[in-house]
Amino acid sequence: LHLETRLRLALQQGGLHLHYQPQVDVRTGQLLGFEALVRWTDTQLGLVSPARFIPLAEEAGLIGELGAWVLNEACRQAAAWGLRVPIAVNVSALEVAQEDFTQQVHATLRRHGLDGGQLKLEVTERLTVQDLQRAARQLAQLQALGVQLSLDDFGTGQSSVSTLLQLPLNELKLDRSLITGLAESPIEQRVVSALISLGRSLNLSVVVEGVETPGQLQVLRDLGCGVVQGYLTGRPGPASMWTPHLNGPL
Ligand code: G
Ligand code: G
Ligand code: MN
Ligand code: NA
Repeated sequence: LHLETRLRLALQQGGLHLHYQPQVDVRTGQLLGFEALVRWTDTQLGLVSPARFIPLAEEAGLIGELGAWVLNEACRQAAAWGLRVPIAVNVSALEVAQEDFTQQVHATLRRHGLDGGQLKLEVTERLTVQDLQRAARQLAQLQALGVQLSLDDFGTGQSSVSTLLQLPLNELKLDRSLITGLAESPIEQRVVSALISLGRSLNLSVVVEGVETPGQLQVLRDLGCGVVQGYLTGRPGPASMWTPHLNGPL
């Protein structure tokens, strides 16, 4: 079967699931949130990366349905956990630009008895100017409900300073490509330091993702970074993996 047909079936038959990766306070190790990451294990192809099937879902007109499933499942899990920190969900810009997006998010929060503040949306991607304006309007409504808004992959071509100027935001999420050599590279250290200052001066919290080594973590601590996410502090895993660790440092 065609990959698109397989994805369609997976959506209909419960073949998708979510993994969760912690976001952690650099100083205390305290859990500050989870990012939900969609996973698809096909019976024949095995694990298919979202980097492959999300763009496919967008092209095939399936992203609305897929995004709605992810949002609902992440909110269901947050409610089941009684999570007191936000659950972060990645949203495709195409989804956000849809007219009924705000309505859909609001309905999902209500369905699970969550407050807006218990949800964070991570936005990326280049958008056309019109889409960006439409997305900005939807996001402003969501922000008014208390939903946290994060600009994901910041510092890559997908997510630029120009996007930062056009969207309402609460958080900048620095792309992991900016910190690969952080422990050894003075230039990376200066760039990351400047981006942390940029975030601070705009009243945005800054999350650094892709932290894999104690060396990177030490530099980030020295630079005054508040929140990290990466393999070092926790790999993405199923909800059952995190349930025993929800209170206190990870
Ligand atoms: O988890 P992983 O590194 O494999 O994710 C690859 C890419 O897929 C990342 O860019 C991530 O943001 C994206 N992604 C993961 N889960 C979702 C999701 O539920 N919705 C959308 N739109 N993108 C997702
Ligand atoms: O684009 P987005 O930031 O949503 O993508 C997150 C992706 O990064 C997920 O697919 C997740 O599996 C991956 N990821 C999370 N932590 C690390 C890390 O420490 N190193 C690397 N290489 N990838 C990571
Ligand atoms: Mn993300
Ligand atoms: Na990212």
